[in-house]
Amino acid sequence: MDRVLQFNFGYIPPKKSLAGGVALASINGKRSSVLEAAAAQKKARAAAVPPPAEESAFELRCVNYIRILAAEMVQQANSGHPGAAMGCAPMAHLLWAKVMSYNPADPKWPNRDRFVLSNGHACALLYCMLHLTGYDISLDDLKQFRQLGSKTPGHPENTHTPGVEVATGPLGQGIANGVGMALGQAHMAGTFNRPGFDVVDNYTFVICGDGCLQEGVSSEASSLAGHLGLGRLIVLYDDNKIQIDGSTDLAFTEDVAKRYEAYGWQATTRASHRPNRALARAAPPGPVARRRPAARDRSRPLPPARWLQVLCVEHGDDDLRGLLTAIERAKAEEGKPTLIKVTTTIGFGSAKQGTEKVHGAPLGHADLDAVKKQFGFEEGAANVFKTPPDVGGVYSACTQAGAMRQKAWEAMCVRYAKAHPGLAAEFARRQAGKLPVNWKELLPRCPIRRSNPPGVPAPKPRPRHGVASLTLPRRPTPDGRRRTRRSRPASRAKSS
Ligand SMILES: Cc1ncc(C[n+]2csc(CCOP(=O)(O)OP(=O)(O)O)c2C)c(N)n1
Ligand SMILES: [Mg+2]
Repeated sequence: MDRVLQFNFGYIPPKKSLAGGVALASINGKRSSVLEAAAAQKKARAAAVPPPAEESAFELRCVNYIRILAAEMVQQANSGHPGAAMGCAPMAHLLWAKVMSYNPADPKWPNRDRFVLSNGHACALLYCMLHLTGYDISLDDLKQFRQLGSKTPGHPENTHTPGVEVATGPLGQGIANGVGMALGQAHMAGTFNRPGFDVVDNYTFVICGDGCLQEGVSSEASSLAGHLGLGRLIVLYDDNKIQIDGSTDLAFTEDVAKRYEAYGWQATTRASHRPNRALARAAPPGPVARRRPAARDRSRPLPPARWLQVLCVEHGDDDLRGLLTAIERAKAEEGKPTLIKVTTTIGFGSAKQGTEKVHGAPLGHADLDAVKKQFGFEEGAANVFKTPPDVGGVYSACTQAGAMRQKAWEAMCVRYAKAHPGLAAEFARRQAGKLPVNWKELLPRCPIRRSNPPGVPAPKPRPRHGVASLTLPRRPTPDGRRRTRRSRPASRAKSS
């Protein structure tokens, strides 16, 4: 791994200057330094969230509110993409409320988990989450969605909106950026982490859609991620079987999971989870409710993760527990990136759910009100953009927990600087975006010889071969003679 990274990125500090010399392969320790913060987050969440028996239904209420808020933004702008935002709401809720480590007060905290919305057209969802969790995005910013100069443009811009990591919109490239971020994490962890000091241990989460997986750029980057074994890269695939013009069957029938398995990712077509009864009960009534399979027998343990090559969540609209378990499994697999195939319904809750009609157009006031009613929220013009306090409380607890996580990390960094001052200084330099003082000496040198020194014969001119023919002179022919381009049989030369 070190060799591959060095080949690609040139500079890995020499081991002797780095006390301890930890190999990249050994960086995959668990987070140790943020346990106190995690406990604090749990406590804060417990204070804001009702007791466990009601937790599932309450969580679905949060998810449904996110769906509504995203749809309201699109309705207000009278343009945008509500479908994927509504369909991906369960993933977003879990990532921001339960999984990711981040601090809204400092969106550039170096050890934050990275989030990339590769299907950038669903950005109403991203803005909702950033607003609810306390980033510098107000309710007014949400109301200004897609307006000229607003903080909430029609596709995410990382230089423009706090909390947006990557500008996305061109499908597929968000996955490639996610691979780059995970690669950066592996490089930094290999360089700076030392026993007891996981200074860089963040994950990269990507949500993508069908379109992202159709684009070649995602294939190339995913292949590299599999090759490098970037275990801290987790891609959640919004498998809603709909794209801009209708069913994905029109153009996209490949087995994505098998393809990712071939790339060396954690991925299999075997379904990993079944929803539990509590969640089935909590499923919203009416047209969006559906027959659920029997609950998994919880007395039997889940099969070990190595059996599961692609993690599949078959009921991604409301199986929060299954989704969370899949994410936890993905985090536990440190040697491979993971693709979690989450089957969802585009525009879940709308009368037009499951169709391309909710891909890129507002639901309409009547449908939006019907969605709200169905999910148990107050309808009507007076209740637009009103966050219920119980839902808001869940996400504001994340704001506080994030600040505590960063504080715990900073305290660890102070101890790290005492134990490894050279490394800490190098880490600080990189974070500040400064060049090393001796950067000129680090540049590769290419001596140029203008004329032959006296007595040295001029070098023989190199044979001129095209790139494709470079190996030809070395390949022996059946009669033992070496073949050159000129000596190739005319028939072969023609066909190549
Ligand atoms: C490279 C690229 N090509 C085309 C588009 C235009 N486009 C935007 S969304 C979309 C459909 C994407 O389908 P999917 O990812 O399934 O999104 P969903 O319909 O599920 O929201 C297309 C073709 C684009 N954004 N980027
Ligand atoms: Mg789709």
